[in-house]
Amino acid sequence: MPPCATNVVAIAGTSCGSMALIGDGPPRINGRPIDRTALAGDKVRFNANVVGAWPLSYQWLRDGVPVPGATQLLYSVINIQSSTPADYGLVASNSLGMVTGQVSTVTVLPAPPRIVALPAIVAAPSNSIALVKVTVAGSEPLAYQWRFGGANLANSAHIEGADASELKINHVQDSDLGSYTVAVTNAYGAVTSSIVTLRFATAAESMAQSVDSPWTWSLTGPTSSLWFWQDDVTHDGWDAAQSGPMGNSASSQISASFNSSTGAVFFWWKVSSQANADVLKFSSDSVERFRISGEVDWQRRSYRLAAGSHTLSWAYTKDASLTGGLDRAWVDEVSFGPPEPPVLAQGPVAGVVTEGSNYTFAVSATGTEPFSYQWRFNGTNLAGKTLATLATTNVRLTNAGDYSVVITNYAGAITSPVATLVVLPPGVSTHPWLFRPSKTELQILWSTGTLEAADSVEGPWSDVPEAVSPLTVPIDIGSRFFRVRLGNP
Ligand SMILES: [Ca+2]
Ligand SMILES: [Ca+2]
Repeated sequence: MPPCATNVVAIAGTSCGSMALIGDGPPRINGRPIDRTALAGDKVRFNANVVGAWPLSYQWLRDGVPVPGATQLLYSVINIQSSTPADYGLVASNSLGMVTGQVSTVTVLPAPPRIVALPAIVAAPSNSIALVKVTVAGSEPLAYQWRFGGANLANSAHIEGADASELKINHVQDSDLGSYTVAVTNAYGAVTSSIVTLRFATAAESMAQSVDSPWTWSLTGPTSSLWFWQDDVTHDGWDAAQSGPMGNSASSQISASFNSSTGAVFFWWKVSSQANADVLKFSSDSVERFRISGEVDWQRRSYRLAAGSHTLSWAYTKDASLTGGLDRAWVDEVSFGPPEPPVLAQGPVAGVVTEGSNYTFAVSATGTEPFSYQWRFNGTNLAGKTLATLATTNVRLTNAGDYSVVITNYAGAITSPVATLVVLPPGVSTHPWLFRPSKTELQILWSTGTLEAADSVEGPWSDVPEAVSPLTVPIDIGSRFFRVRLGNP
């Protein structure tokens, strides 16, 4: 097809020639209106054959009135209810014009209730909330009555929604397990559902529910230390997995094995433990990727996965002695999706140092790991400087300049703001240092003397109260001058 032939709406070809129909110009709606009949509660789909120059925009009408949100070429009415015939039309427009077309007249017939969807089994962790939802089509209003073991249920603190489409059982106990049905009635009839069996979830099902993941989960570790479902400490406000009580030198983990396309795992985790000794680790395919310990509040992490089969695990592992904090770990909201590009979280911080001292730039980022780093000096890559930190010992005057870092992952790359390193000859205190606002924070390091600050390079100079090296000056302070005074004023 020649490059000029855009917006082709029909094409025909033979061995000796071809013909294409071009849909340029103002929009046209082809075809004649179709009369349709639906049962109350049905899902009715509308479509139309529209030609015209792109881009086209759409607005569906019901009896001439625009339907909010119905702005795609395909339009579905879920649970259609009108008792009088209604006309459905479409407005199509582009930069060249607008057209309104009649698409369909729909007559809705009254109908008794019919069950559209209902689970056969609901598995709930002990003490959790069980939800049983029925989807029913038919003429409204619909009246619901849930039954347990054949007897009508009534609403209470324990049971909610006994007369609604969704039954909620709080703090599921042994006595709640068994057979549930729902009777639904309207003006045209009644239906009683099939049986829903409520049972306790297995340990694996409880893990899947607590971390909100459809994967198949397994638990390993001492029986008394296994991870479990709980709803006291959560990220999603609903439930999370928690490690069980654990002795020294023990480990307990949850794992999921699955096949995936190329993407990334995302999760939230939290730990309260003996810092640097009792740790929560994340591993993929038996290789540890991240660990946290001490007091770490809910934190989102992500790791890239290649296409193929994977095993992911989260393990709370204790060393041989001592405990700290609440001595437990949590995981919530495990999911799979496209990798996220890096976003700079912290750093780098500009610095003022005297020659001969040490200085370290550091950055941290969020997004899908692993990240790679490339530090730059005055816009040029620094060979071999590919860590999250850039440490310079025995800083020389030639190290003064502008530093930045490019952080890259599978989804993209970012370049940090420039952070300037100012290097002063030793013993020199009379050169004022200009703070460069709006770029980065500033860190000032000095070995001896008293830090002074002024609004102007001419002064007046005054001591920075209680200033101790290294001093971090925030971005929002504005332009200021600093110097170190050696000896008494
Ligand atoms: Ca959860
Ligand atoms: Ca320990």
